[in-house]
Amino acid sequence: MVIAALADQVVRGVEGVTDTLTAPFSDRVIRLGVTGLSRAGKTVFITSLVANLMDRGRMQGLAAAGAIRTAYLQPQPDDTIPRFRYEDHLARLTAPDPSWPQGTRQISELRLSLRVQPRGLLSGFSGPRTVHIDIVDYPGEWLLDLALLDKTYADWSRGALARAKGRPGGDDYLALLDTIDPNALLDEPQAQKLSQSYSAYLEASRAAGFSDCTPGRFLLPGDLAGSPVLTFAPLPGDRFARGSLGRECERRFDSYKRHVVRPFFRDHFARIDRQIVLVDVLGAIHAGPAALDDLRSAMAQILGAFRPGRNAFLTRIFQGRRVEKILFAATKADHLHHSQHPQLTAITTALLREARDRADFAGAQTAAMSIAALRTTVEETVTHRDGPLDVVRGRLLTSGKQAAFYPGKLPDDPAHLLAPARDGAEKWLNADYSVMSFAPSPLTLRPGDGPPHIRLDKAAQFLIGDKL
Ligand SMILES: Nc1nc2c(ncn2[C@@H]2O[C@H](COP(=O)(O)OP(=O)(O)O)[C@@H](O)[C@H]2O)c(=O)[nH]1
Ligand SMILES: [Mg+2]
Repeated sequence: MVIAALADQVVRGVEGVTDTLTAPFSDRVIRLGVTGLSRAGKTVFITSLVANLMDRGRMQGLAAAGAIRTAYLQPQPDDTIPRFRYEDHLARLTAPDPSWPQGTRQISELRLSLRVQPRGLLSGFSGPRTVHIDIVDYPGEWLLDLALLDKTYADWSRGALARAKGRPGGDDYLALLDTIDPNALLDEPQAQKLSQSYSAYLEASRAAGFSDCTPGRFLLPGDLAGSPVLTFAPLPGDRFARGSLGRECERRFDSYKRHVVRPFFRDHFARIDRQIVLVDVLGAIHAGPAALDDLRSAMAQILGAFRPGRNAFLTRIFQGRRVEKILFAATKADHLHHSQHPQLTAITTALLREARDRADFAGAQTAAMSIAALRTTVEETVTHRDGPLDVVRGRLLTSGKQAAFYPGKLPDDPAHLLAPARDGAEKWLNADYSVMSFAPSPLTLRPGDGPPHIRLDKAAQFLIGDKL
């Protein structure tokens, strides 16, 4: 423990030195973390944000937009993190027949540098200065793993097995467990079979809209796929015989915490200045009350990572630093007519409420908003038998045909959704919610305009506006 603590501090110290070396005194560096559960919209968000910071015609909501002289990509400061494939993603979104970017399953980084003309009193006396924005894209699932650090293998197993009951794929895993004795001698193929079955369950639950699918690397293994550190699964019991399957799973669980979870928090998470957490609230509402409640509890766990005071390990790696601002953004708001955006924001705020109330976020400033990083629809009002209806129109992902779409009426009072979700309702009583998948529309952009969006400029203003 003590040695781990020392090592963490030494690494942080050395990083501090290189940070100052690579960033000349006059340049500002903002490390912007972009996270959210898989499919929340991180890749689309970063691509559109960068494109819109390069061509700022649609960024009126960013106060300093007019003061930015140029924006350009530069080599990122961290040589060992994969580069965010901005050019590929943008090419897909802006192709004559546009498509969504391919899913990414690991951390990546991009440095966008802005030349900004200082405003205010001194503006006449000084030339433009440079602000580097280091955007770090990482899976929200990895933040869920923080909760594992405080748990023993037996604690974790108990919770994991309780969650698996009744969820898609969960019963298959539990049935497999029935055929296995955790105290039998370790048999590697059996351990592999267990962890594959457990991963398949997590995958199926995730596809059905559940959020709490830890350990995070089981879904997003990256280059750890197939390694022993991911070859374990929850087992019933508190103590396991020497050399048994249970004992080995316990050891690998500890190894996962030490070699996977801690390094991520120490090397990446602890260096973030500003954070956006993307949340697919509409998707969860569509998936039903159980998925919405699971999203609520997953978000509460994720937000736990932004309260360093609560956790001795985090306190140590942060060393008094903190995330200064956190934005919670409900994504894909282009599925809704703007008349329903306030309701979506209210639901998002309420969803995070409990976690936000408990958290002091160590003084970080927080906000919630509804955004669409890439707007795929136009608004329309159609006449329906009960009167006018505010809909959106877009190109369907499945057929490529244009369709008008009404996703259902979100309640003005978020409790109308969150209360039944918490009480374990099986389906929504008074309403039906649907989500349609729209394809990105072919774009004809005027020179100087980035891709169309909803409130991306406001999000940028909150996250980095004060530093420009
Ligand atoms: N309509 C709409 N769909 C979006 C938007 N952002 C993301 N999506 C959808 O969500 C999917 C996942 O987005 P992606 O950025 O790859 O999510 P990630 O896994 O968090 O990186 C995309 O393929 C789109 O179908 C948006 O602004 N509008
Ligand atoms: Mg992605």
